[in-house]
Amino acid sequence: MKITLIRGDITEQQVDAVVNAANSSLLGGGGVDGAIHRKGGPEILDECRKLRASHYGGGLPTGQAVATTGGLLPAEWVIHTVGPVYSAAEDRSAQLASCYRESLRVADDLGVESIAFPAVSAGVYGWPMQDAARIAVGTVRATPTKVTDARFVLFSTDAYAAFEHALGTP
Ligand code: AR6
Repeated sequence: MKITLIRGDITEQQVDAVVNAANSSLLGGGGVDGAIHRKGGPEILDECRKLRASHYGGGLPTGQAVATTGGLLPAEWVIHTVGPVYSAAEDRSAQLASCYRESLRVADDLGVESIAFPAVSAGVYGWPMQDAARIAVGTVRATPTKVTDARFVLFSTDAYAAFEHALGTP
């Protein structure tokens, strides 16, 4: 699998699937989630509502992932995953790693070849960027998958630098 870093907006990526840093309600929010729903249009939210009704009445659990169509986005699919809120008192890195693993599992089920990830949990959920990048890159590298093109799409220079560092660290 080829892993690349891109500085920019994940909603503009021409890939088979983009990953959304959602919350367990699946009903939208700020950050990446807000941007994806704004650009992707109401079809994505409709499908999220249906998924809630059929499978996730109690919310999508942290560390899991589920797919909807990409709506008006260039991407065919959106894979919604729920990152953990950062805690200095409790190690939640297994949950963060699970987001990337489960997203790739869903991608494989869909036959996705190219995927774009944001820095899950590293915004509103407060995860320190260096550590979020280490977990993201380490997990994607270590996960067996049929995806051949994985991109991390980073909004800020700091995020890009953190992922560059993580990518350069075996
Ligand atoms: N493209 C790429 N990266 C982005 C974009 C974008 N369009 N917008 C923001 N980022 P966040 P979280 C970066 O907060 O921490 C939402 O309200 C951002 O700078 O989107 O997992 C959800 O509904 C940061 O580095 O996700 C949840 O309630 C990274 O993406 C909650 O936030 C992730 O930031 C999830 O919080």
